[in-house]
Amino acid sequence: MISDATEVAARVDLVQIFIFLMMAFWFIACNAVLVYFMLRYRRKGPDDEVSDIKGSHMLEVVWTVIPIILVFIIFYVGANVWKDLRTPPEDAYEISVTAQKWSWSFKYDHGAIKGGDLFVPQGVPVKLNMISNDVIHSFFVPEFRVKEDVVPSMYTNVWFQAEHAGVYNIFCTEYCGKDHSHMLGKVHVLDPDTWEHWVNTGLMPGEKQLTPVEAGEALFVERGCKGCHSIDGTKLVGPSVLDLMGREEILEGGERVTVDDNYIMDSIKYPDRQIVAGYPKGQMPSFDGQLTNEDISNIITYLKTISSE
Ligand code: HEC
Ligand SMILES: [Cu+2]
Repeated sequence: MISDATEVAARVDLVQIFIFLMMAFWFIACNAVLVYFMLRYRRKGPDDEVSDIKGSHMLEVVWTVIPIILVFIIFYVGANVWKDLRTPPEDAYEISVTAQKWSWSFKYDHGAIKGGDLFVPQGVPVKLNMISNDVIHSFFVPEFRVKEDVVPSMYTNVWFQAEHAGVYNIFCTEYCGKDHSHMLGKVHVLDPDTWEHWVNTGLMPGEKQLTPVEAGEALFVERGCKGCHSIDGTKLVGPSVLDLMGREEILEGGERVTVDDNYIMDSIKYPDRQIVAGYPKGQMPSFDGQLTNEDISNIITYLKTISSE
């Protein structure tokens, strides 16, 4: 019942259980007394004289002071954990997080930018500096008991120290549009050796280097492209990428372009420069600075393989 994924998580759970048990105790106690009084002091008939009780200062003081003390205890235990949850240690390992419709991306000290999944070292405090490129999202790792809104134009943060190597879920918990429910990811907590290996190679042990097409396909899914661009010709939020390469596109304003590598790169980095006629401007988030040039060329290589022939 108590999460041991982080030390703070266990303490959050204790506060929760403490408050629940206290509520349960008072709920049962109050209702028991209520039922007892209903039976004990029931009017037995028309001639039953009821006693006329006037107020009691003693009683009023007791039922005011006891709840006040309890409420302060709840405040104290809650605030205590909250303070630690909100105060990242000075020496925390920092990772930049960017949220946009509908994916997460993570930028690490050593320069790597990864989408979808987050990789962190085990037993080390990790601080996430988060910002959104579009609407309000919210970063939530249930097992760590950390949750914080990710908003445009202001950095927010969470920190945690994962105690056990393993894989945990990331959810977006602020409704952010059509594919909000697909805005998922995993936190991979890596033991020191695996972490070392991952930082040096970008790969998990046993994982082999992907081909450009495979890497492009993985990015297409991880970065949420697939939520807006179908690969089977269906029109979603954006145009389908089926037979994209070489097709003649009519842009807003009537200009015609033939889709080539540069057009795709521009569409990914600066989506608002050329808008395909009939599609909304401002819907596609910019991936400038989020995807490396290598990522973009892998995506282009993958897109070339999506053809109906
Ligand atoms: C939130 C929805 C959304 C996401 C996510 C998204 N796009 Fe788009 N994309 C659009 C829309 C809408 C358009 C059409 C308007 C325009 O041209 O900007 C578009 C246009 C494009 C075009 C031009 C298509 C054409 O037919 O000329 C390309 C290429 C493209 N996106 C690639 C991508 C890639 C690659 C990703 C992921 C890294 C991505 N998009 C993520 C909505 C999205
Ligand atoms: Cu979201």
